[in-house]
Amino acid sequence: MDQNVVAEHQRISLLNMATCYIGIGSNLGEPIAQAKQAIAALSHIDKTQLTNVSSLYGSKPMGPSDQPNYVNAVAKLETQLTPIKLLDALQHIELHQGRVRKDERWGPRTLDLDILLIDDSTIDHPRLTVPHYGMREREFVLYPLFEISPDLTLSDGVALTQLIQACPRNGLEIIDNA
Ligand code: ROI
Repeated sequence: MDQNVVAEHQRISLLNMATCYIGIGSNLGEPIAQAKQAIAALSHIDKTQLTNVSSLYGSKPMGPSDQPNYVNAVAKLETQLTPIKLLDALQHIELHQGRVRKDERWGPRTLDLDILLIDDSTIDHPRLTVPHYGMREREFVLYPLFEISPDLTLSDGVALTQLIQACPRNGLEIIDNA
C-alpha cells in the first residue's frame, strides 16, 4: 500500500472505533488472579485496544449473601468489533477462565465480563442490552468507572457523579497491592 492508502485506511479505522467500558467481576477460584488474567486477556482481543483499567475493588455480594465477597474492576477499550463480536470475545474469555453457567440467579462465578457502555449507543438485542441494565445502582461498577472516567455522562444526560452521589459505597474498598 502506498502511504496515502495507508493513511486513508488508518483514518477509516479511527472512525470505526467505539469506546467501551467492561465490568469485571469474580468471587471464585482466586478472584484477584482471575481479574488480573481477564485484564491481560482483554488486552489481546482482536481489533481492540485496552486503554485504561481501574484498581481492583473488594465488594460485598449483591444477591444471595451466602457467597464469597467479589473482586471488581472496570476496563476501558477502543474497539473496531461490532457489539456482538465483542460480546463473543468476552464470553470466550469467560469460558476459557472456567466459567460454568448455572441456573442459580445471582450465584457465584469465576469470571463475569459485562459490557457496560458502548459510546452513547443503546442496544436491545436478545443477547445484549446496553447500557448494562444494573450499572446505575451498583457501587462495584460506578466507583471503578469513576476512577478511570470521572467526567463521564450517560447518553440520557445523567452525569456519573450524580449516580455516585446516590450510591453508597456499601463497604467497597480498593484492594492494595493487587
Ligand atoms: N456482586 C458483586 N459485589 N460484584 C459482582 O460483580 C456481582 N455480580 C453479579 C451478582 C451476582 C449480581 N452480584 C455481584 O452478577
